[in-house]
Amino acid sequence: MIKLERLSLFLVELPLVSPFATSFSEERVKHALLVSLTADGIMGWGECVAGSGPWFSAETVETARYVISEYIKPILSAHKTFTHPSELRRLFSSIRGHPMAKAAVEAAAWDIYAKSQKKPLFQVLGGVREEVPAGVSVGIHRDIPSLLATVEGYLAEGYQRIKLKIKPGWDLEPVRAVRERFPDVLLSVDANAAYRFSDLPTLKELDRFGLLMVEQPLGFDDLLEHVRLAQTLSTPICLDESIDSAHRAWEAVELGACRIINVKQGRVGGITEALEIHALAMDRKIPLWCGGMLETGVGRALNVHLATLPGFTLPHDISATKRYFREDIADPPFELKDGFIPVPQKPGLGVEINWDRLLRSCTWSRTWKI
Ligand code: NPG
Repeated sequence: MIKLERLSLFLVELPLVSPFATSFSEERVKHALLVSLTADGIMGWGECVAGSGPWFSAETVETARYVISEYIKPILSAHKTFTHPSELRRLFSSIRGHPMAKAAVEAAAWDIYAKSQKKPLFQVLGGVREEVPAGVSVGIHRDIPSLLATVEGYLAEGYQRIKLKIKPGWDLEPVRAVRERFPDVLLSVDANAAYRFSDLPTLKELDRFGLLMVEQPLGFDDLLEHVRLAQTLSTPICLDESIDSAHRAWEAVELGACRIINVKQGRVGGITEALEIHALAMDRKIPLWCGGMLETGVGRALNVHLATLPGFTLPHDISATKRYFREDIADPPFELKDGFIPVPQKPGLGVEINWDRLLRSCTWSRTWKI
C-alpha cells in the first residue's frame, strides 16, 4: 500500500525555440501545469497537457489547476492510499470530464509506483521496446520555401516521419511541394478539425500524395462525418481530438471512423484509459502512435514509456528536447539517435527535475498535505 503525503502544483512558462502554428493557434511559450505527489518518501511527477487557452481542448492549465485543487485533492485526502495507480481512474470518476487534470495526477502516481518497484515505467506498463521511432510535427509556415527548409533540416537530423499541419488555404500547395521535394519521405497531415464535410473536394485531392494518414480532418466531436469521409478517401483517417476515452475509441473503430488512432494519455484521461485503448487496438489491429502536446521533459518521458507498448507501431510526435526548448525543466534532455528516442532506464519516468530551472520558469505553485 502506497501512502500519499503531499500534492504540489507548479505553473511554468517555457519559451519555445520557434513559434508553433496550427489551424487553431500560434504558441510561442509553453504553459504547463506540473503535478508532484509524494508518498512513502518518493516523489512522482505528472504534467497536465492542457494548453493556455481552450483551443485544442475545452480544458486549459487554469481549469486543470482549479479542478485538481478543488476536487481531485479532496478525493486524494479522503483516500490517502493506493495499491496500484490504475485505481485512481475510478476514484476520479465522480468528476465529469476534465481528463487532462485527472491524467496529470494519475501520471504522478504511476511514477511513484514504478519507482517503488525500482523499475523504469515502461516495464511496469508492459512495454517491449528500448527506443521509440521519432517523428516531427511541422507547424504552419509563412511560405513554402521556409517550410521546405524546415522539413529538410528535420530530415537531416534523422526524423522518420514528417507531419504537416494543414488548414484551409494552407493544404494542397505545401503538401505537394514537400512531396515533390522529398518523394520517399513518410508524410502525414494534421488538420486539427479545421475542415467540414463540404470540403470533400480538397480533402479528396490529398489522396494524390501517398500520405501515411490524414489526422483529424473534421469536427473535434464528430464520428459520423468521419465515417462518410473514410468511405470516400483512400488515405487512412487517424483520429486525435475525437477520441476522448476508450469508449469513444471503441465507437470509432466499430463505426469505421478511423483506421489509425493517435493516443495522447492526457486527452483520454490517463495511462489507465490509454492502456484500455491499447488493448482494443491490439484486438482490432488498429495501429497506434503517441501524439505530443509540446510537453516538457516530464510529459515527454511519459509519452516515451507509453510508446514502448507493442500496439504503438507508427512513428510518434515525440521529438528531441531541442526541437522545443533551449532549456527544459527535466534532465537529461531527450536526444535523437538514428531516428529513435532511447527510453529512459532509471526507475519511474527516469528523468530528474532540475529544480533551478523549474523554479526559474515557475509563475505559481502550491503544496498541500494529503
Ligand atoms: O511534438 O509535441 C509535439 C507537437 C505535436 O503537432 C503536435 N501537437 O494537434 O497534435 C496536435 C499538436 C498540438 C500541439 C496540440 C500543442 C495542442 C497543443
